[in-house]
Amino acid sequence: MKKILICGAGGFIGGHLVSHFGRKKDIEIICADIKPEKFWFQTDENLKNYSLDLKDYENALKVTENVDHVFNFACNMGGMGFIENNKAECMLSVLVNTNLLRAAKENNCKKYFFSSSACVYNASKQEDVFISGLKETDAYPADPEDGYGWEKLFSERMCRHFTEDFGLETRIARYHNIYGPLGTFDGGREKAPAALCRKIIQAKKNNLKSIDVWGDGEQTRSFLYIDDCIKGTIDVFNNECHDVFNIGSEEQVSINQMIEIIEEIADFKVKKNYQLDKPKGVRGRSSDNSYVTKKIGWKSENTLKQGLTKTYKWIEGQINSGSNINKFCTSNIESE
Ligand code: GDC
Repeated sequence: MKKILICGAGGFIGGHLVSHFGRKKDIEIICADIKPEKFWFQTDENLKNYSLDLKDYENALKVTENVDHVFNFACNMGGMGFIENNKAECMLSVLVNTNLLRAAKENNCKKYFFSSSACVYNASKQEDVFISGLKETDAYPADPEDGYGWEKLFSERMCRHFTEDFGLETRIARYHNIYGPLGTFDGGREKAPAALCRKIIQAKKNNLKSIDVWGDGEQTRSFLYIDDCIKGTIDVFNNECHDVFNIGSEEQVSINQMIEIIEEIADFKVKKNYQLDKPKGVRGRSSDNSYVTKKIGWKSENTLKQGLTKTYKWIEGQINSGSNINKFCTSNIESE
């Protein structure tokens, strides 16, 4: 029986990975997150669940004991509204990855996964509205997103050197704006897909004519649905190759185009109140999946419309039921 540790298990991607593994019989899952368990997005009381701070080396040592595989999603993160205003907090996640790597080495763990981000890519490649997708090689020369992106790039590098110097097998995926049900949609850390679904749901519910949109709406992104992300994560993890891989979508849309898709799902039209002083991030971003598809065969399957339909329905259900799942996200701790 394999022992698998999922760090950041109370967060969005971590929670979905726990639920994916939860269905398998031949593995034992251990979960860790800094949040109290009652605030985890998904939790299974039959698993070993730790609520502790992985910035602390002693805690990292404790949870990695006798573990075969480590998945690290634990970091302080959020959408543009969070990462642009909390650069030091984001960079402190370097302590989580560093101490987990040290502990994994000390406890002879066999394999280690690090969740990186499209925020590592060089800013000069993302200045136009529509860009050709970012290739894995576009991270260097380094000029990543200030704060959050620097931490991710440094931690990628740390993984690489733990492999080269200490023989710890590491795998890295660069996620491109992952979205879906059972994630943050309110409180300040939400990313654009969830935020805009929420705003349109509330506008429809309260018969409001307009929603606030950050920037001029012409900026572009690609968004990857959570099920594709989980599949990509497993594929990257199981592959022999320890190169860094994009796990993203190639369906590049402007924020205005994404709003049109959500309006269709909602069957409700809104006016856009553009807020030019809000955090905007890069002008254009999308993934080039040619390398990951060639090397390991992974590609995204859900269209943005399909993924947003499922996300919209889940958020609508949460809002209608008055759920408090997002309550904790207003505080200063959250994982991937
Ligand atoms: O927050 P985000 O999804 O992050 O924002 C995408 C674009 O949507 C930004 O230009 C933002 O200004 C715009 N936007 C318009 N209205 C709104 O109401 C809104 N809320 C939000 N949040 N955005 C709005 C993300 C990082 C992640 C992660 C991914 C990796 O950057 O925040 O932590 O690493 O990148 O791809 P985004 O895509 O800039």
